[in-house]
Amino acid sequence: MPRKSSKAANDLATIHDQKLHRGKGGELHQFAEEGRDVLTTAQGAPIDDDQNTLRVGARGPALIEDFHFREKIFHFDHERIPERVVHARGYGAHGFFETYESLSQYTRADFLQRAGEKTPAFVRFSTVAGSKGSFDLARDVRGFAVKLYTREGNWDLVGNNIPVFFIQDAIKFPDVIHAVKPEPDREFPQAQSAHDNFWDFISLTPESMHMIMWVMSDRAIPRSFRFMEGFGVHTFRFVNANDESTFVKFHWKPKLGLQSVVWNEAVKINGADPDFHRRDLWEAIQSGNFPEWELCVQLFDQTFADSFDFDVLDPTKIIPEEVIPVQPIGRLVLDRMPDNFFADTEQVAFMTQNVPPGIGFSNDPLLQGRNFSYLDTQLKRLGSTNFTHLPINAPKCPFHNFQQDGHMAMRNPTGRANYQPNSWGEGPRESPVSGYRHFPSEEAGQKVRLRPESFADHYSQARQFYISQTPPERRHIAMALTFELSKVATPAIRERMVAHLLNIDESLANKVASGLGIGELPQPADAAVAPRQDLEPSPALSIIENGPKRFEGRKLGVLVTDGSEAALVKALTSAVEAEKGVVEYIAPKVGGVTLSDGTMLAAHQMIDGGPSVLYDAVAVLAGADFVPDLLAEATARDFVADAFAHCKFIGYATAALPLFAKAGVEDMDEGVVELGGEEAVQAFVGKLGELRVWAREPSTKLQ
Ligand code: HDE
Repeated sequence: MPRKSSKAANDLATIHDQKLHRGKGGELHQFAEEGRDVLTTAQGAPIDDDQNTLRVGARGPALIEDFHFREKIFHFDHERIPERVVHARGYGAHGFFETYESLSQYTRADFLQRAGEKTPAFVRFSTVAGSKGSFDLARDVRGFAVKLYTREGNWDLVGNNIPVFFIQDAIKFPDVIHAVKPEPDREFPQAQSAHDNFWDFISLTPESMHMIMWVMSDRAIPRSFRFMEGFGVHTFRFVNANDESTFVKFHWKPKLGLQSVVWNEAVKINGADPDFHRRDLWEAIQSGNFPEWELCVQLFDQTFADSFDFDVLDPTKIIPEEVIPVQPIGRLVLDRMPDNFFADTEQVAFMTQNVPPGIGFSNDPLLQGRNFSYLDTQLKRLGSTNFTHLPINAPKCPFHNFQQDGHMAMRNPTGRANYQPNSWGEGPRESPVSGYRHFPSEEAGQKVRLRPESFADHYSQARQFYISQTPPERRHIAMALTFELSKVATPAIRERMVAHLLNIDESLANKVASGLGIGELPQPADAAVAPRQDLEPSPALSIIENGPKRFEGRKLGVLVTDGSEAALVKALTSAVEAEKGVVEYIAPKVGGVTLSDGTMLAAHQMIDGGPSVLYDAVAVLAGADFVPDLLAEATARDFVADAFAHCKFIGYATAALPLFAKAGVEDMDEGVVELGGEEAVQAFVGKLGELRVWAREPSTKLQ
């Protein structure tokens, strides 16, 4: 609300004979001339010249009296804050969570009591290893951190897009992160795990094998934040009003289904558009296509925990969805980008220990360690204990306490009493009724540094993950391992990894060994517990099995030239838009082309800026007279060759056929479709929901 202007402000406005103007934040006065705000210093003094420093004569030395220059440069010099030690590169959006049904049977969490209740949300997606300016399509885990501003305090579910982790105990976190980050003597490679230090640590850490299967799978190169799952990873607790506890694991399921890219594509996307994921989220939200996820839970009790094959406190294990089904309990919709990236996405502080009454922790040693780390890291990064005063971090419910002062305090207790109990009857008091009660679990034992035996099986679920994949996905895992280990210069490390793979799947180990040129297989690695062969595959673990089967939210790139057949371009565009897909035109010049009927079509990209790796499928609708020009263009040939090699669907106008031969595409399979007319267009668009022609993959040279 604008505040009333003070007399002084009015006087000032009169003195300067300028229109009084109130800013959004209720500033007392800002000067406006010709409908524009006048630039001021941070102290509010209007500035007459922002192009030249104050100096003695036109060619003389600068003056220290120039408070405007001094303040401007001072502020600029201090713009950077430390980037997050992990998850530095991220992108966030606002939205809301809507509860489906009351969960009062399981939890007293206020936001889960009423069907239809909407809770404001902020979500930040991230990569883990790369620095803030690294590229989006690194092979890496993706962070999926959600903050719900509930009426009983903020709940942060600080999850990943992979449901397990590298290590079982938080004390190893600095080691795994040091190992994956650039090597300290040379400060490379950036945002990559393909180097000696990472694989050295991993090959010496058998507990990471399950996670390794996930990060070598296509999960680590998602097509979009919108098409990936999220997981709370640890076992948490729901606690109801009667103080009864139910164990819970949290899953986010994208409404648009799962999708990833292939590695060769990822490498090229990183060059063509390092901001591929953030641009995708920005474009979707700005165009009103709000991404949505369902929050699902796996609920279980102590009896199940005691009978399950693995320890539910072990963060390197999952509970397959086929064993305990996931139940949807609400939906998350992201519908607004921050007005300012720094204010929200950079300054947001997630903390696993932010839980409202009704949600509690298990003894998972990783979770217990995280509960220490996140508070600590915020102070380092945001520089003050008052980081909770920042709008993005402040709860949206009333809050009262006697915390005071410190750097940049925006709020202090009012009144005389800043302690309690007090005799003045002032200030808030604790409440045993509505206050957060930690679940009173029975705990006893010796003080020890000991890993439980129930955490000792490191291979069985790694194998289960591998055998749950479709053949193309298994191929990708083998290729990823081969690629990554090919970047490891120390042969002993490569061999150690093959020794682990022998405990997971022999055929996988063989493929990787042969890809690396290891002639003689090593002995399988020593295993604390014999790897099990009997775990059933879990189809829920495959991306391809859980794809969208529709093109909604995906992008078709259409290569056009002057003379492209107008009717075809229009038919294809409307057919894709009817499927809620997006069409982008790529042309020799970004100004656009003149179609066969004389209409102008503006292009989104010129060929160099719009390679086919940026699209889920492509079409080449070049006009006959201009095909020879395309044949001469390396980028046009790459457009087709890459789309084919990445197993994409490709539509083409008959005239464009010579481009395929020139691009080396000779086996025109069922994914390469001639768009002869309306019917063919419909058939082509109908197929796009399959996303890729995996049957083509063995014939490409990328495996
Ligand atoms: Fe984090 N992690 N983490 N982590 N984590 C951070 O907190 C940490 C772990 C995750 O978008 C840091 O604010 C430890 C698992 C996400 O702002 C830091 C351990 C999972 C984000 C930290 C883990 C995560 C972080 C750095 C081992 C998935 C980004 C900046 C015990 C369940 C949040 C920050 C954002 C960030 C510590 C392991 C997810 C240093 C000690 C497992 C999504 O506190």
